[in-house]
Amino acid sequence: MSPFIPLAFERLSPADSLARAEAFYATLRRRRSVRQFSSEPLPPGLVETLIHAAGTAPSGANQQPWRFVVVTDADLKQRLRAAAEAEEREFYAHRATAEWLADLEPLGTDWRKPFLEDAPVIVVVFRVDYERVGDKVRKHYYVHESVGIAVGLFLAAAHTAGLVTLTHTPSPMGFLNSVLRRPGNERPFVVIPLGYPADDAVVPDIHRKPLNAIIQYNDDAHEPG
Ligand code: IYR
Repeated sequence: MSPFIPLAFERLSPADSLARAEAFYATLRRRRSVRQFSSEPLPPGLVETLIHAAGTAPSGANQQPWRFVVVTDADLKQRLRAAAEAEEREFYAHRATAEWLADLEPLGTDWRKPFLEDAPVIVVVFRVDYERVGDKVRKHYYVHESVGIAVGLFLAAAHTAGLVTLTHTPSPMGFLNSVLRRPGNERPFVVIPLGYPADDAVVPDIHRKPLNAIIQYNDDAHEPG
């Protein structure tokens, strides 16, 4: 067992808690997935800090089963785009069901993925399913949950830092291992173009569910009637 140390904890007044929660929500509610990027580069060091923030996520047995691959090279981005578009052409033409395509219609997506070249940085997140330690294999736990939380923190950090992102899932994603030369214990999780929006960027006019559609109280005080 590791030694224990006192928790570093800042106790807020109820009013400050409410105010901070409101302020955080007011920031997060302006986050949008963006598909039109400017090629303007990021301030040096910014992506590293975002990944540092993402890496604070809780994880199964604290194994931190994630790898964030940062792609900025134009030639590599071009190869990512070509490989993603090859898969996405198949997806939109054959693999997706009619129902799936109808559900995507409001988003206006198609097989073309120019953002994979336009965005100054593409962060490709891999889940690390196991690690080799000497001649042993150390299995990781709750990898999907852990990496999902880390990606959520990354998206929130990027938005707070004034950048836009897209949570992109080309399907299937196996090509990312070969293009980025990642080992077999790492599996692609999500592709995140990161940068500034194009001047003429638009987003679909879609909305978040109201609170009463996503919250369920399990107490009598909130029973209707
Ligand atoms: N991977 C495809 C399709 C796609 C699927 C879902 I679910 C989305 O929310 C958006 C897109 C693509 O990237 O276009």
